[in-house]
Order: sequence, then structure tokens, then C-alpha cells
Amino acid sequence: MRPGPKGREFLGAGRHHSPGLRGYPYRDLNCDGVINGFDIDGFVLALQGPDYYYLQYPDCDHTNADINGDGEVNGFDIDAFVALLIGS
Ligand SMILES: [Ca+2]
Ligand SMILES: [Ca+2]
Repeated sequence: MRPGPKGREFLGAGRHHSPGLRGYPYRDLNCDGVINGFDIDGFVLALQGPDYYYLQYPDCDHTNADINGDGEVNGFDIDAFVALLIGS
């Protein structure tokens, strides 16, 4: 694990890697229970950084934006996110 600016990475790190402990669907960026176009804003905020994301979605998890599952939230998740939206 790596330290986060405010420890949020630690909080988010284990939550979605523990089966059965997920409160919301993995990759749900606004935590409304479904994955659709309304998650785009959250995804963009997550890419900008956790601070931006948690201002808008304080009770959600920015690591849901790790769509390709490589452990990082960055530009490499964009293609996977678009594919996810189109496919759903
Ligand atoms: Ca959603
Ligand atoms: Ca990723």
C-alpha cells in the first residue's frame, strides 16, 4: 500500500478488494446504485484528484474510477470507462 495525501487511499484500498464488503457497485462513481451516464461527472472529478471528487461525493469512493483495475485512477481508465458505459 502507498500513503495517500489524507489517508483516503488506505480507506479506499481495502474496501473494494474485499468481496462482500461493497456498499455500492464497483465503478459506481456517484453512488446511486447504478452505472450510467450520471457517473461521468464523478469519473472526471476522480481523474482530477480525490480532493475534487470528495467535495462533490463525500460519502462515495473515488477508487471506483479505477475501471481497468490496475490500482491507479488515471487516464488509462478512460477507455475502459467509455466501454463500460457503452456496454451497459
Ligand atoms: Ca452511478
Ligand atoms: Ca486504473
